[in-house]
Amino acid sequence: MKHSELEASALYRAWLQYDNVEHLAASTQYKQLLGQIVMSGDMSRSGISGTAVAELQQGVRSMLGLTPRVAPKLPSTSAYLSISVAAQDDSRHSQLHGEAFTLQYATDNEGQRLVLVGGSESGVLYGVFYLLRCISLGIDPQKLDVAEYPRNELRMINQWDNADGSIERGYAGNSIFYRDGKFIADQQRLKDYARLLASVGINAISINNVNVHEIETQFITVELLPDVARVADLFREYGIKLFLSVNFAAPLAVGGLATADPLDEDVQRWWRDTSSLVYKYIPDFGGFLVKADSEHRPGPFAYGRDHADGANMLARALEPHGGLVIWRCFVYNCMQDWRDRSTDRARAAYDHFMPLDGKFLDNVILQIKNGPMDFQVREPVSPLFGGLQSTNQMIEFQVTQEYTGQQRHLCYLVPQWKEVMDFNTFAPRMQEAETDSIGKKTKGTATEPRVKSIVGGSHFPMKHSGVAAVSNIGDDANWTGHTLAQVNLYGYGRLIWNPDLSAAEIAEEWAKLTFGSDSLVVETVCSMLLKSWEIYESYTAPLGVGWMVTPHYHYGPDVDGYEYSRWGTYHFADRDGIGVDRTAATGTGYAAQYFPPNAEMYESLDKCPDELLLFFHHVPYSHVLKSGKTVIQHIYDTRFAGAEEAERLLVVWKGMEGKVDESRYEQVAARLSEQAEHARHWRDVINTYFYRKSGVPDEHGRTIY
Ligand code: GCV
Repeated sequence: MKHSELEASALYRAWLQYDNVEHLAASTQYKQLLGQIVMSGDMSRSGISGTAVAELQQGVRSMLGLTPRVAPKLPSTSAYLSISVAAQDDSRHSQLHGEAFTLQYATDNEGQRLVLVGGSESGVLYGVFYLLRCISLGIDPQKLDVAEYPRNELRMINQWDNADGSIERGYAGNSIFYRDGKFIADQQRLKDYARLLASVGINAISINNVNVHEIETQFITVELLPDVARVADLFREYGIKLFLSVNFAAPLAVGGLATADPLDEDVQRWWRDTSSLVYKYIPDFGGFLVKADSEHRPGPFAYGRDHADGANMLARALEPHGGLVIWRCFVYNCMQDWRDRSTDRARAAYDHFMPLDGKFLDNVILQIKNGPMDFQVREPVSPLFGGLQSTNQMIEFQVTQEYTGQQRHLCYLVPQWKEVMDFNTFAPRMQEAETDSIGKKTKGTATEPRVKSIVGGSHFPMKHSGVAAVSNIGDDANWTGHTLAQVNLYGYGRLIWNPDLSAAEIAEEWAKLTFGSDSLVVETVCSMLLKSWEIYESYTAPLGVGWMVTPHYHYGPDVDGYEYSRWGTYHFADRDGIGVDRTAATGTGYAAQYFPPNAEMYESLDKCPDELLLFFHHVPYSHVLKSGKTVIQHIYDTRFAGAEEAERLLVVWKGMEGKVDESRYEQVAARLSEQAEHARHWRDVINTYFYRKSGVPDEHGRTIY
């Protein structure tokens, strides 16, 4: 498809539809206020400010049929929008954090105006996108009196794109960055992606897969840095910093050295020189993202060094330039012997990284997956949150739906992420927390030790912190394969800007921006989204046990697919029962990695929440859940109900025919139809497996094969 055709398509415009809203009551007032923009004289007309103005003009033109004029001085008209960056010495705005903004309506004898003040040019850009959202949602401008700021410092997206154009765990086509081993020269699509990201407040991007292959290893060389720099230039205009995933063995692979040992002086020098080179091309380069000693990626273990040795070596190389090392904690033995019941993959990240707490330099951030395994439909929260108290850290989510239906099934993930962010770790604060030993940020205010305040940097002293997630986009016309999966990218950005927003609020906002104000459409879409995670969970792996998927592809049921494998991913189902005993008393001891009372809750069969029961306990099929059902009956009931609910999603969506434009209606209908069919398959495979294993019939006598 030509780019002009893409731009004209509702599928492509995602939540930046900018349809004409002149019929909405608030539009008349916006038209009065937005004819003239007064931009303070000291603001640049290029860079991020230039982007902000261009976005504003484009959005206003499209929604209100009016192109705002921009002037540095007060206009002769009595209504205008004023935009400025807060001066440091202006006491009214001295509290404005760099990316924050205020947006207020004011009126007096001289007239009326909207006043947008950003803490920086990025703050202005976020304020502009906020204002455009208000216009689109028909919010009365006279009610505007907001002070918005992001709760997380780093709000990052990780691309798992490969130079050959493929995307690891990508479910929406090919890469928009690379094709056939080269950077794609035409950057229009990248620009549109940058707009989407900035519109929800994302401020950092790593542009290549954490599994760094041959060509991507050369991204930090003089041959390919000019290409990387062009991408950085583009994202910079939208306030987004560029990071690269690097290969820990790059000194061997491209540096001509005989080792990548982090304690070797030649290796250290090589990374220092390489970092200086990168900064020559990209002066505001964000830093390196590293997957080391994980799933066959090279790392410091090969040289008998630990991960602090590895990360700190890179950190020293980047430090003079202000760069960061984002070091992933996804480290476990992927060559496990399934016969060995003493090794527990869930324990691995904690066991590796807890002993290193406090040993990382100030510009290292540990990136920790939300759960201890790997982005399953349901997992407990990683016990590293709360455990690590003297280390910069960020949480990693997966927007791409690897284990949650691969953008062929509907699964709105914000409710899952919210549960994680709201999880109370009950971590007692250590004494040092009050002394601000690491850095500038916190004085150990009395926040509850929930994940959101830990990764938000307000609980423990941290110099850097934030949130990252694996992107779900590709070059499909609708970006995300399933059009409704756009909500996950939108929701990710909105949630990490403000984790106190509810999943329902975010869904509603997205549905209105995406499909317009028809209340039936909005209500229908929201109800579908809000139930979708639960529905997906109810026909796939039960009670938190996870992993009953086709090996490697991770789409579709295969109960024993990972059972006799090397990946550490077992359910231990036999004729009597199922689940993994991770208790301290009789199991792997994983439950004890939590603080009380979480540790006791997970340890206790009675207290463990049903939805995670099989993650923590091996129980007989006759075990009675809190719901009053036996485990086996729960398996049958939820699979039958889940398949029915999936079918109902399709029926409900069919009611949207004629209310949603045809391209999006048809696209979603096709996906939901596949989901309904596939949910039946899940239902029958899972039920049949457990019926054959246990021999226990369904109480309701439904068909099981
Ligand atoms: C990028 C899981 C995925 C891998 C991914 C890995 C990771 O194992 O299946 O594709 O690799 O996580 O997060 O590094």
